[in-house]
Parts: sequence; structure tokens; C-alpha cells
Amino acid sequence: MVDPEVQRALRERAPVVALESAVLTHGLPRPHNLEVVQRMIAAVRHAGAIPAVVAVLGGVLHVGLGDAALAEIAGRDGAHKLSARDLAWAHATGSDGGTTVAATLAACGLAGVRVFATGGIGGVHRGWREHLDISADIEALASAPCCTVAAGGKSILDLPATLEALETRGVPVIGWRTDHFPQFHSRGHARLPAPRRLDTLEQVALLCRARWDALAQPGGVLLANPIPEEHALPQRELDDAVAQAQRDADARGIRGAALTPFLLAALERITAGRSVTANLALLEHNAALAGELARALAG
Ligand code: PSU
Ligand code: MN
Repeated sequence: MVDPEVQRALRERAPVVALESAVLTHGLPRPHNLEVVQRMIAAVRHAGAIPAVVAVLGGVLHVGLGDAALAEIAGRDGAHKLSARDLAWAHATGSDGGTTVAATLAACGLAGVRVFATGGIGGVHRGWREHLDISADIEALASAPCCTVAAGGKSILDLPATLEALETRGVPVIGWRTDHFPQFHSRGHARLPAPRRLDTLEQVALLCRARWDALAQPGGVLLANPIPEEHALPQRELDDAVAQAQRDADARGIRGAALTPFLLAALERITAGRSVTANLALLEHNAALAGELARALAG
């Protein structure tokens, strides 16, 4: 179901930015989860675009949620983490849940939303040689015609392998005003370059238009926006914290859909909350850039 304000904007080709809700139900502790989505909504509006939070309520896929529904799902225990594979199940069972990047991109494809802001994409998990775990986010980025604005890949991933998977699936990965592929909690480094770099929104809009219109390539684009310097975690400390979080997950045998939420919660513990502060900052930062990009694409 597309919210009336979002529907009108789409009809008039006005700028719209989708926001995911797995970050609300599974990515961040309360009350930060609701606060940051409200800040993201404000940032999108400030940039002159219409925000559309995607979530599933009573089995219905919503594109655009009102304040009451947002507060409801943010405060609820037992909301499901819904990836692409789970949308049909949620529909059949009338379930509630937060949509991951993959499920949100599926909704964007259906509704015709061309810009989406999130924190960091899912990708290829560390230890994939023993336990193959590749987020459905990769497949969705390759198939939905939408530009995802994210602070790169989540630091908990095998990021070189994640970039390889994106290359295989033909997804343009663009460093926004950076030569390095951002690592969510950090701005990245020279050992992992961004595949391409752009410095103006006009060029990003041209790239999107070329992919979708001139080249008729059906999939999306990843615009990798580094976390603001003042909120970034030092790379060494981050690497150590992620390694420890992964060891905890391995020791407890955490796998599958539970792995990402577990690792993010473990990082919060290990960094005494600083990973969450960084996460909040980068989410708002991405929403603002997404709003500006939506305007550039609409103009
Ligand atoms: N980025 C964040 N916090 C999150 C996620 C991303 O800042 O909680 C979520 C996204 O919804 C992403 C999901 O799609 O984690 C990836 O999970 P998995 O690796 O199980 O596909
Ligand atoms: Mn997975």
C-alpha cells in the first residue's frame, strides 16, 4: 500500500526517498531506533524530498508510514526481520516486520521509488568459506532500479568479497567524493579502493539515467557515502572490535538472519556504545544526501 502523499509525489515525478525499517526493528536499540528514523525523515524533507518508510503491517507491504504506525513498530516486541524471501510469507500470515535493504528495494521496484537511504548494505559475511552467507541485499541491488545511499558495506562483512559480489552482479559502486570504499563505522582506507568515484550529484543522476534509460540495465546503483569524520571510529579499534564480535558469534553458533543483528549488538557492547553513535550519525547523513540526489534526479 502506497501512502497518499508518496503516491501523489510519484505521480508528479517529485523527489521521493525510501527508508528501511529493519534498522528500526533489529538494527538499533530503543529509543535510538525511532529517534534516528525521525531524524532521517526530517533530513529527507529538509532536502526537499518526500520520505517513504517501508515496513510490513498485518501482512501488508507499506510504502510510506505515518508517525503512529512508525512509533508502533519501533516499540513492538516480536516484529520480524523481513528480507526479500520473507515478504510473501508475511503476506500469507498477516505478520508485522521491518524490511531489510533487500525487501525495501523490492518495494521500491514495485512502487517506482528511485532513491533509498540506509545505513550500510548487507553483503558477504566473514567466514564464508566455512558457512556461505551472502545477504539478499546484493541480489536486490542488482535487480531493483533504485539508487541506494549507504555508508558503504557494514564493517562486520568481508568487504573485499562483498565488492567482488557486487561486481559480478553488475552493480555500479560509486564512492561519493572519496577514493576509498567506506566501511560503515569508518571512512575506509587505501587498501580497499572504491570501484569508481563521483563528486557531483549531477554526475550521479546522469549515471543513474544512463543505467536505467539509455542502457536499459534493470538494476540499481550503490552510492557509498563515508561517515562524517568526527563520528568515525578509528580503523584499528574497529577491526579489533569486529574480530571479537565475530569470535563471539562463532562461539555461540549464531548464523543466518540472526547474525547481522547479533554482530551489531556485540559491537555496541565492545565499543561502549560508540558504534551506535556512529550508526545514528551516518544514517542521518545518508538520508540528507539521498534527499538531495532525489531532487537532482527529479530536476
Ligand atoms: N544497516 C544498519 N543496520 C542494520 C542493517 C543495515 O545500519 O540493521 C540491516 C539492513 O536492513 C540490512 C540487513 O539489509 O541488516 C542485512 O541483513 P542480512 O545480512 O541478514 O541480509
Ligand atoms: Mn545472511
